[in-house]
Amino acid sequence: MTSDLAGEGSREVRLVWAQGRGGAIGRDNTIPWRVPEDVARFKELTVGHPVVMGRKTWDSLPPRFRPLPGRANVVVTRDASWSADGASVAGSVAEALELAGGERVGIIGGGEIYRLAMEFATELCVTEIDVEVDGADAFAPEITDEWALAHRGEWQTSTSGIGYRFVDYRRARQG
Ligand code: NAP
Ligand code: VY7
Repeated sequence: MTSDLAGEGSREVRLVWAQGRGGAIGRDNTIPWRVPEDVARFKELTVGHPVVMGRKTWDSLPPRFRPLPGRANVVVTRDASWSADGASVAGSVAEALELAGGERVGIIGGGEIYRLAMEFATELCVTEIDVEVDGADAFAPEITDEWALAHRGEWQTSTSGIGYRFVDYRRARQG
């Protein structure tokens, strides 16, 4: 409310995720599909800006991609003794956003952190993936009517053969 006076009014906090049917985002701490066009989009949306992720998502990245290059990496954990080369550590999403600073921040997962971050989000950047994930154990947050559709791309077919489309939401005007 007074965030403009605090100088934070124009900050973009984007949640960036890819979901299969039913909102599935993960299984056994991996992403259960390969869609290179989505990875390209993920990089477009995040490179050059800080990213915030949960400790399990950090663990899910192949070690050679940790920290995600070209981005300040902030990891949220309850474990005050946790540390990793190339990562800043935060004890909450609010603290992570403070640490991250910057005009634009990407919240990149996973399910627990998306749910905690919804209240801070200004934009949701979703890739819908046309796959059924048997045994999914991580899910996207609910998109309530506080959110308005900003862009819905056409369904496309990945080089992997999988269908996908990009769908973005912004906060709906207060009713
Ligand atoms: P997560 O959100 O990545 O991380 C959970 C961890 O965050 C918790 O174990 C805890 O770390 C920390 N945490 C949770 N609540 C907290 C709080 N209130 N305060 C401080 N720290 C807190 O885990 P997840 O929900 O299991 O998601 C991981 C799955 O999502 C994986 O399968 C991954 O591949 C997938 N994923 C998918 C996408 C996609 O776009 N499809 C993107 C990212 C991740 P400690 O246990 O260390 O305390
Ligand atoms: C997460 C990886 C996971 C496993 C292997 C390699 C949308 C995606 C995410 C997260 C897709 C990932 C990677 C890919 C990214 C590379 C580093 C290697 C990079 C998300 N829409 N899609 N995701 N990497 N949060 N949202 O694939 O990363 O960014 O440099």
